[in-house]
Amino acid sequence: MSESVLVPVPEAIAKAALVNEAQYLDLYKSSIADPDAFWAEHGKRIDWIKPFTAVKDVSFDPHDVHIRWFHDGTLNVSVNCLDRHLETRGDQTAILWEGDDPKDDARITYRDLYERVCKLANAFRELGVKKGDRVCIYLPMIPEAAVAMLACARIGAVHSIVFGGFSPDSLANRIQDSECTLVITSDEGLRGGRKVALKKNVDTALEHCPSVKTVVVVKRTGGAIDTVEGRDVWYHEITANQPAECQPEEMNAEDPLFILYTSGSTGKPKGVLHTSGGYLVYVSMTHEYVFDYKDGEVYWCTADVGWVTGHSYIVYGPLANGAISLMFEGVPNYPDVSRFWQVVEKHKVNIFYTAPTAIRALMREGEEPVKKHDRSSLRILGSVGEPINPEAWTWYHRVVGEDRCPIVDTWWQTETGGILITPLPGATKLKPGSATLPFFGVEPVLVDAEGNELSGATEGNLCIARSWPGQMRTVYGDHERFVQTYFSTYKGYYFTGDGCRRDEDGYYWITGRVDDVINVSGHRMGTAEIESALVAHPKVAEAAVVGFPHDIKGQGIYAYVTLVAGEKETDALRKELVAWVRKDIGPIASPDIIQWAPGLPKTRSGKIMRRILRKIAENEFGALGDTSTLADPTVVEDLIANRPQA
Ligand code: 6R9
Repeated sequence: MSESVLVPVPEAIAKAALVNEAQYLDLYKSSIADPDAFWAEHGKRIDWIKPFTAVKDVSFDPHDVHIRWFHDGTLNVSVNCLDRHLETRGDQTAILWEGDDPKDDARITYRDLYERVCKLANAFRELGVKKGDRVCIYLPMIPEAAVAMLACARIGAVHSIVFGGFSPDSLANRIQDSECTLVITSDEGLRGGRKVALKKNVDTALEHCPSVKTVVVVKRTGGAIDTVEGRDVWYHEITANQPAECQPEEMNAEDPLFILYTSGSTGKPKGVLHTSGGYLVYVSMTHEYVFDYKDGEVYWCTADVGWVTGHSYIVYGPLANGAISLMFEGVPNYPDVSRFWQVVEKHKVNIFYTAPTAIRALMREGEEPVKKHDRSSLRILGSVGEPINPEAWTWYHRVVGEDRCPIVDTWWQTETGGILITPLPGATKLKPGSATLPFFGVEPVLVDAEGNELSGATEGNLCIARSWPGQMRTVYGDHERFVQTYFSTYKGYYFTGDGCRRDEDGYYWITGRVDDVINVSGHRMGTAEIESALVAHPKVAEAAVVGFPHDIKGQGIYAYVTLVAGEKETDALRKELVAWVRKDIGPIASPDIIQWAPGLPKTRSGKIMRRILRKIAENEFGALGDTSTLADPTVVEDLIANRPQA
């Protein structure tokens, strides 16, 4: 039904927009017809030390996957985000920080930020951090997180940010995988009035991380911490006497900028590697065009810097564009459920970018908490992280945006670095629930299970037929896994892992993951990771995890657990297993439902039939499909009869 709803571009937006509908079509066509000319032109939007002459060198052939953009150019990413703005907007706010407590805020100008970054970069160098070294950032949403990222970029160190909600074990795994030599953290974090013991988590993690020589600690709450002599140093002490200038490292376009771990359908999280030149070109360009960003506007992306959205659209994209980027330490429901709108009113936010899960949670609270705050400053709304259902879209549009603000529903991934499928505010008629059309240079393709390209209005697996500058370059330390995961299923294409429908108007509708990845409140989880956490418990013999539809989170986590013979299926054990997974991976991985499964449905060759488990979790017993290959059909009957109600 929603396929036929077309929300026109508001005239006021179209008139002042960077591109209108006709310009979008023209530019898109030329970006596809002559990509090298298109990107040679747009590659110039950032400052190069040595300008590039080569535009790209790319192969998606599984025998020889390589992706290089602007590869004979050199630059420094921090110079692009800081130095080049000093003359024109040194006194303009770069980061507008809003604390967890509504009384806490700060404005950091481009000059302040430049000086802070230089000081920390100098301190890093003094601590022995060199170009190419990996630095782990485990910080809350405080300005020092952006400072640390840019300080790494300044000296050519590769940062690896780990979200503050991850457990010590998850943190340790990530530090070990990329052999970080330095970790920067804070004494504690503060979210929704509650303290998070970040330094303590680091101490626990580092019991198993011999590569780490130094821990830099930012004082955030002043809470008591343990200090390891010779390893731990205070941020404010090591930066205090540093010069406020720092010679930037000259980096090749293809030198690594950061690693960010993300979940896949199998095995442990992958270290997605992004490089410098192409990434910066792509995120700055998409930030400007997708949000129609105008000088001086207050732009707020509510993501955490621990996720790719925070990397690309709180820090690198906006700062490369000289934007005012609002950074929020807190949560949407603290002190109460009107916090987002209170911040919008207080800072006169013009562009607001959040996740569907937040919209759905706030929608439940009714219109009053929204309407009691002035939102007349809002011009553009955005959505990211998971499909937005038409009901949530319509509420966001009508209640939050008073029917006057276009919603850019931006589809992309950690792997893509930046936004690939999205409306442009001045150019694209909207359909509630659709990410609409490809960005410049992006060629989406839908394929069937055999890899045949499908045309016209259809549904299939979403692939991208050609490279774009922001694409990930490899899995850190495991190029073969990169090739296997993304380039071997459908030859010649980058496979996204998402299913997608294309309608009569050529609009794209992402239908969700087609692999064993689930999306819980916009956070990606591999079902295999949760299963391996469960089976590590001494009382668990076997576990199978699937997603199920959840009103607020989009998907919830449903775990089928078979106990070791003789163990009792008690509520106490259920709670213990939830706590166990929380401790192992982090709170975002807590199962919503655990069903005791005396047996799991398996084929005669012993493969778990997840399709059936998904249907039971979805409460769709009538649609189990072909069950003829089941080794023991009574297992399924038993699971259906005993499905717990959430
Ligand atoms: C940026 C980010 C990527 C997965 C992706 C897809 C889902 C993201 C979406 C969306 C529908 C959107 N996803 N944006 N689905 N509409 N606008 O979220 O990266 O954490 O790597 O997740 O999220 O399934 O494959 P990441």
